[in-house]
Amino acid sequence: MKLYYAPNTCSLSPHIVLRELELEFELIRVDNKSKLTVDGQDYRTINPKGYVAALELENGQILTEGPAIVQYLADLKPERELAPPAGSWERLRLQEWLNFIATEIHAGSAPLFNTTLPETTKDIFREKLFKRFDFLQDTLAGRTCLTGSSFSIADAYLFTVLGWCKWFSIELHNWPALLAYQASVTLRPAVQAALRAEAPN
Ligand SMILES: N[C@@H](CCC(=O)N[C@@H](CS)C(=O)NCC(=O)O)C(=O)O
Repeated sequence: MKLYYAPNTCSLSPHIVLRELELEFELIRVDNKSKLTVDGQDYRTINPKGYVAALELENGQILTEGPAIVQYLADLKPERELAPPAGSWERLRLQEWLNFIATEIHAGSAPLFNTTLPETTKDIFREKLFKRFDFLQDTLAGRTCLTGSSFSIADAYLFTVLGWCKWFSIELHNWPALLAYQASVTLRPAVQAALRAEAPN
């Protein structure tokens, strides 16, 4: 399998999951500005949407959209319990989280990367995002993982998007459960390995 990724982006989530599952994979870096892969291919010929992440399977299929990719990966090794079985009620709960993270946190914070937006506009996005953080604070108080006590693909995704707060100068100290959650997920060996692999040389 090949994971097309760009450092510091949402592709960190499937990258963490690949390492958690100890699957064999190749990392292919994409320059999100030029849309060229590290070996000079036009990335849009791989993923016409032009954004990371994309997972290329051995059979040539290309799977895109982070929440779909991490579910595909988790189902390759169900015994590792990064996702409950497809069709179960618990799986729906996990999908509920993945959708929340994708639409409320990932898409909700993406405008804050936009250097052309005025601060007053960004304030509108921040205000909404902070409401979602309040909800996460209540959920994660006294819990180490989103769906209960064991790490899941939703945690790989939430950890990834929470990591962007440092680029937005958002202090997570206002949400101590989020800070504690981030600190505990950072310690996971697979997370450490993914962060090291994506760090500039
Ligand atoms: N809906 C997509 C969004 C992916 C996405 O936002 N990718 C960003 C990085 S976090 C990207 O590559 N942006 C570059 C671009 O849109 O040109 C998913 O969930 O996978």
